[in-house]
Amino acid sequence: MRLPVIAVALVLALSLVLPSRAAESGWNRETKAERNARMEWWRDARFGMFIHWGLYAVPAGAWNGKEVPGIGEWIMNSANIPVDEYEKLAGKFNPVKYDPAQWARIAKDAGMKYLVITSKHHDGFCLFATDTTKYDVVDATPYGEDLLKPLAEECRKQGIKFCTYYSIMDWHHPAQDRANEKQYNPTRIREGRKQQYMTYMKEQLKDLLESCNPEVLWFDGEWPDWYTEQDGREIYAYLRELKPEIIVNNRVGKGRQGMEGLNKADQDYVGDFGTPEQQIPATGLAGVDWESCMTMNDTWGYKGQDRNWKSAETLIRNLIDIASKGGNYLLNVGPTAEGEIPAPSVERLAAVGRWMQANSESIYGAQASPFEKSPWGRSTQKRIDGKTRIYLHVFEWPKDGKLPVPGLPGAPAGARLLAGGKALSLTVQDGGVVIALPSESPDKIATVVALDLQR
Ligand code: H79
Repeated sequence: MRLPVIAVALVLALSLVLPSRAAESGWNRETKAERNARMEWWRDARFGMFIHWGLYAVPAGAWNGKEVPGIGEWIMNSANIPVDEYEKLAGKFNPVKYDPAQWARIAKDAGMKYLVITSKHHDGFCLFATDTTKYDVVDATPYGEDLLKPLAEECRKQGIKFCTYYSIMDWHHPAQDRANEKQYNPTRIREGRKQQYMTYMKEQLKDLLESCNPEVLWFDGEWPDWYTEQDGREIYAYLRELKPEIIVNNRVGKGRQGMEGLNKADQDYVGDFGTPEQQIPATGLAGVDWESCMTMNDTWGYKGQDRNWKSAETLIRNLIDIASKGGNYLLNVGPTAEGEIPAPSVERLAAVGRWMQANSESIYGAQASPFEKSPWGRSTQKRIDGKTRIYLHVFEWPKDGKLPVPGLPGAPAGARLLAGGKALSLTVQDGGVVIALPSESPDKIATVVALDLQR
């Protein structure tokens, strides 16, 4: 028994003097404490709004009078639209109903703490002012004004962290060649033009940082073979130099494993957090920062015909499920070409907001559940004044009014309903408690019980 104890002590002692693993590997030179400070707001936030907005909102999922299968923002690829034809959409993009203050308000009222908007999607069209191309909202559309800067300003006013999405794959830039025969359309770089495109990206990112000052850079479209992990490190270092506190997702490099989104384990890949897409990991992952991005219907960019909306119950339970596993929920809206967030999205976000109004204490700044699995729902936990509080989110209300909570990590001190504060009696029972609940569930979607431990 002696040797392992010494070994553990040695590892602990060393971890105090050595910088983190990431710092050793070269792509990130900060210490663990510096990294924790940089990631703090993002880890506490737990809930953000994704916005996919661009020229694809004009066709809204249909081309030549026919509905095009697949996600709306991919229509240029799915309908195999030539660049010069697709470009004409810019002439029809005039979002006169755009109200950035209202968008920020919708996010805030839903309980979202940050917002990530497309600055450029795979189609290459830019929603911000930049002299690097004429293919941007200022130069190419009747609207003629930067769309992101006023939103960034509104977000700052309303206490929402403003963040931007940026696609590495670009179907419009002349350095890239669309390979239409492939479903996911990985582009090739035209002979000798990679450096030109890398410079283009850097100049655009610089414009974006100068005009909008985003807190997160959310890359995507990193999978074409011409783009390498080394390129990702170069972009990452460039951004951290321009803005040391910026947070960058793992799609800046080549680490992510498909739609699971978490990094492959074979090397230390660049990026600050993992990006599961349209899925929630089965369990939490100790020490890994991750964010699940998900749609509210079946598309990211607006599609007029997509009415397959998830229920408010599903959205709220997804948020809880993700928080219980230590992740963030980035929930998408796809505004119309006129500049409106679709009403079904607004209604559902308002419902999430009502739940958050009463229960957000169990979400913001909460840590992953101490339990492996509970048949009745999901849990989160926090340290408050040096003691642990566990938040039990009850999805399935027990018919007998008894909520079994086995395997408590400490002695219980008391329990109450988080909304309203009604005290609940509890019985200690083999290593856990059984909590007596009211006969009727106060919130059919998720009732939260705050369970305090003595330490
Ligand atoms: O912006 C939204 C979508 O347009 C974009 N990501 C979200 C956030 C996106 N969704 N799906 N796709 C892109 C399709 C890409 C799928 C794949 Fe792959 C690319 C399959 C194979 C190559 C991803 C990367 C999975 C494996 C590698």
